[in-house]
Amino acid sequence: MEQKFTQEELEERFQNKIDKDIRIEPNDWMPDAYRKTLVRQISQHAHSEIVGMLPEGNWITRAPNLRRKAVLLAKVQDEAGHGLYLYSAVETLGADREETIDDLHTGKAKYSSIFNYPTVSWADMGAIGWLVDGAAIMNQVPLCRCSYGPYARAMVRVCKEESFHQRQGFEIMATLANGTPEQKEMAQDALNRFWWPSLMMFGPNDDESPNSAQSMKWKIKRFSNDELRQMFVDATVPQAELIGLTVPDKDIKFNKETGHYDFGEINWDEFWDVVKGNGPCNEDRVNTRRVAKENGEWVREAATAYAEKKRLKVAG
Ligand code: BYC
Repeated sequence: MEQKFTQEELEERFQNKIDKDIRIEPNDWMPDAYRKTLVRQISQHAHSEIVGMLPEGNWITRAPNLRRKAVLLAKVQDEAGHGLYLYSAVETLGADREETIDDLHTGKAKYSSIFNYPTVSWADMGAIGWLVDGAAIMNQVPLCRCSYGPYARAMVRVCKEESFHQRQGFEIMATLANGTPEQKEMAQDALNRFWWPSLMMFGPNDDESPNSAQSMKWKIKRFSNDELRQMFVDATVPQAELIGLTVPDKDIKFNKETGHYDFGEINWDEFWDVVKGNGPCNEDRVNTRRVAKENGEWVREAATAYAEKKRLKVAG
């Protein structure tokens, strides 16, 4: 006999599952707000992967040698794959993929602030791999234990690939930092420009983060924005020292009492300005994606027509 539960009972059973670390799967009952939060976060994450291809894609034709070109090409291609897994994960929540993408193209949807900064030198490819993918891993490894099954499972492969991306970025930086004085200067300049925007990737401070408390209770987030940012600083400062580069923050100092690095205040005005669409490249990034969709229209039409032709042949 089918058992009927009240809304309250359903919510209690749901939270009990989360508390016991039982994964929530697409066909399980879930509160509307949980579904909405996941659609928001996963679609923003997918957009970030896709828009995130642009700053590095900009350097594929200008990579300094064939090896660097092949590696960068593979990395950018990986990001496309991550976007696809994530759009599929959003679909398991009942969201429409095309509508989600349209929200990006009309400026309604957010994506990571970091991708609104320009890539002006080859060293930026090193800085992005090392810092941006490094920050992404710090955030995404805990997402492998997220309460929603399809998101958590997508993250396992994404993290393996990001780990390769981080190493290739660090290797570019280490090579430049140990090269000619001009190369070292180029690496330092890239670190100077990407350091603070990388710290902003983790989102606002915990007391300014409206979504954190609920997302932690639902185990979508396992660590707070500030906890992850601190882990990133602690892991990255010694790496900079190792290759002889200086993190552009005069307040960076190892605190023996806490066992962590203290660091300076983030420019939150800049962060919110970029999130609201006023960063150096916001307009360009969204336009590029919109035009790419328009230019690909004939490919989608041809593929659909071919599929239809094949279907009729089988049926007929
Ligand atoms: N940029 O309450 P909060 C990659 C928004 S790509 C823009 O803390 P939440 C790669 C936030 O959405 C991987 N917006 O939110 C690709 C919220 O606005 P709404 C990128 C930001 O969700 C290519 C509001 O601010 N990673 O690795 O609890 C090449 C308040 O924030 C940002 C992900 O997408 C930001 N930085 O926590 C190389 C990770 N920060 O939606 C590399 C998945 C905050 O309420 N996402 N906002 O209007 C997350 O883990 C979480 O969504 C966040 C924010 C930690 C980012």
